[in-house]
Amino acid sequence: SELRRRAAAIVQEREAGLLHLAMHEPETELPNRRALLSELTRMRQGDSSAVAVIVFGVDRYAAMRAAIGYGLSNEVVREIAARLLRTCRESRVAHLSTGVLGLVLRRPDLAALQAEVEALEALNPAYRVQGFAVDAFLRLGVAYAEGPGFDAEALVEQATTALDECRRLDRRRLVFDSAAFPDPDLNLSLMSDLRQGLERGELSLHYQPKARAEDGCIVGAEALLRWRHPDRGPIRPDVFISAAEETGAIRELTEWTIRRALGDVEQLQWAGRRLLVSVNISGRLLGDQAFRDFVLATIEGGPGDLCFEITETAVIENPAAAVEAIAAFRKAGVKISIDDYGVGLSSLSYLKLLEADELKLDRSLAASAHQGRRDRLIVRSTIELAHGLGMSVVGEGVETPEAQAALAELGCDLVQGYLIARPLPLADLLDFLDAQAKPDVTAAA
Ligand code: G
Ligand code: G
Ligand code: MN
Repeated sequence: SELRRRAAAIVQEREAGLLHLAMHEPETELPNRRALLSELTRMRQGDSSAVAVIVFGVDRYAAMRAAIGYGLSNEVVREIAARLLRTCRESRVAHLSTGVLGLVLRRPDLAALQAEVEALEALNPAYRVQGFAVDAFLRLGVAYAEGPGFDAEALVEQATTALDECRRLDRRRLVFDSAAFPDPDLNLSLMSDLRQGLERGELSLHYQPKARAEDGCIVGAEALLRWRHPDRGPIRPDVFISAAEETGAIRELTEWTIRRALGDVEQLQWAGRRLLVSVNISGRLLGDQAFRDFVLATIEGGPGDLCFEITETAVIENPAAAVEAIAAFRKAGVKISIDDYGVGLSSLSYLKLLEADELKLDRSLAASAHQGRRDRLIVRSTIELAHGLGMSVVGEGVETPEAQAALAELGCDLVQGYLIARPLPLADLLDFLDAQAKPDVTAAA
């Protein structure tokens, strides 16, 4: 019987070992996805009134692993897990997949959850493993369920979806169901306000002129959305535009913008001004068939002189759809401009892929035109490359005469920035154009 007892103990130990194996990620020894799900299931059976799942993605994990190797990267992941646990007491942390951790919070009310999310967002990204200093930035996807009987797998999936969106939109964190979350920048009430605001005329377009670098003649203008909320005052476009992207209101908003911009092109033409008017187009609209149909139907028989500014990141998401949409727009007479070039990835292969009419040098790049020799060389080569590909070049964010002169000397065709003008309402733009024309008249007289 002693023997039997020992055999039973061995079996038990083996089973515990197997269970450990089944519930842990072998490389980091952290609990795995299955462990997180079973923890959630336990909570569902208990009396837990609310539960939140937060999924963390280590930004550019692959690059870190390439730099310091598997072993140390796993150590960083373990360190991150420890830091998460110290930040959120009463939580469970699991290693879900490569570079991705999950955390379960029980019992949070929304205010507590907001506070935890903020604390997690504020985590120090600096880690030190075996003498290596590594920065590991985390993005957060959050999902939240109230009451018992939630679906554990669905919750983890929602948080993962929110993280995917986070990466796509280049944000720090997103909540799967933002309606339930009191995030001032990102809630549905702001979005229903936006829809109302569109109807009530709270939105407007300002136009920032684009001038020819050689003689300052204004040949175009970029339309920039402005929203004055009746209670909150002006809301920054990057805030309401990314919120509109997330809630699906971006198509409505952009269609409004295009209609308004085309109306303004006509007004300009009546005033004897022909300007190419540019509208910024969100990346996710490029794959949207309904948007494409709208554009093609709307510009038919319209005044022309329309350009779309598109960022590269928009194209990187879904190159095939973007290239196809861009080709359709160009065929219909819309000019295409590549916005913010020089920020982020700026891969030359995208320039090859994209048939565009204009390249806008991001202000970080344009501003360096009169700085060092190397900076000048980069700007000059970029301009030459763009010209070689049949594009004209706009320098953005030009604030000083030195910057404008340097860009002009390097062959830049157009300049845009506070030196020329800030974004202006249409009436002010017309005044500005009149004022620009006058000095020439008096000089000639
Ligand atoms: O206008 P600035 O003034 O703050 O604009 C901030 C950001 O918002 C810029 O990156 C600009 O491209 C973007 N933006 C402004 N108007 C629009 C618009 O109509 N659509 C999109 N997608 N972005 C816009
Ligand atoms: O991303 P996009 O290029 O569409 O952004 C245009 C943004 O740049 C707007 O927010 C606009 O107000 C801002 N902007 C325009 N000219 C200047 C400038 O000369 N300096 C700075 N700092 N910002 C500018
Ligand atoms: Mn732009």
